Amino acid sequence: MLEISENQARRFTDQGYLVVEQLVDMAVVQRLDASFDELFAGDFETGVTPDEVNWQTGSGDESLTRQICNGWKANRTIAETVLREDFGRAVAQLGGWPGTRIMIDNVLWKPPGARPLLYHQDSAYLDWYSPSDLLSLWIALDETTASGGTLEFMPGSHRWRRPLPEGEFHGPDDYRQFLRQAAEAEGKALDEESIAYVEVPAGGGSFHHGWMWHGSGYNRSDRPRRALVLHAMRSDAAFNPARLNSGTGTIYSRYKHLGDNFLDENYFPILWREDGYRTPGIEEFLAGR
Ligand SMILES: O=C(O)CCC(=O)C(=O)O
Repeated sequence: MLEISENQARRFTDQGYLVVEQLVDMAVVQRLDASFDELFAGDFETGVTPDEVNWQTGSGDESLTRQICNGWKANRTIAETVLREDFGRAVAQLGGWPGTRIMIDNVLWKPPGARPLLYHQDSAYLDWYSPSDLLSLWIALDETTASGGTLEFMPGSHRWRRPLPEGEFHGPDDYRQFLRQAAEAEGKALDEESIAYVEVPAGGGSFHHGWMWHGSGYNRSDRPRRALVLHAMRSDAAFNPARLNSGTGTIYSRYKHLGDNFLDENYFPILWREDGYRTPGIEEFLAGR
């Protein structure tokens, strides 16, 4: 069970990220590895296709990071991890939220030689819901290193300006281009020493704030770099009808009800709430094998 200390919460508030050495144990890592193989081979255990399938064996570009979004709907092993109640509680504690819902998950696999992912601020894509706060938990399934293209952050950048998102996310030529522009706008120096790399054993990872500048470089190692990410929103968030077609709302506004702005718990389940509530269908779904 994950517990966040007051000291860790203070570091998160100050830096915009928090590295944790162990989030899941090796038995879980091995089960998740097998789920990654299944998902990228198009084998969807529940029969439900994930919301975004950006890479499949046989047709995917080998130089890109493989990505699937909302693997939890297709695979119960992924769901068991990203829907964990203690993860929801930890996120709420770090965000100062009344509770936590899953917004989406990311299943990411960067093979040796694969290209970078663009530096970006997650929340810049998310004003289709309100409050559009986001907090993410990134779980490494392989030991991570700077040269292996691990996740990297610009500490403190969650307090910087909030420009509109730009650029190609997958495999850009210059993955730090927009970070450099943002640092310049803030009058901040940017050099190699400014960057914080998430270097953890398999099963470790990090939390980051929705406005944190982050990205990842080439995988110059001879090992894959896999990660499972829980992107979480506040339990009291709702659709923002004025911005349904902005950012990733072009995909996720399909879950909007005709007559109200409620985020339906079938698609955005509540993992933990301060009054003890958790979406009742979760346990039934996990037990459904
Ligand atoms: O794993 C990566 O390289 C990027 C992940 C990311 O952008 C995120 O978790 O928000």
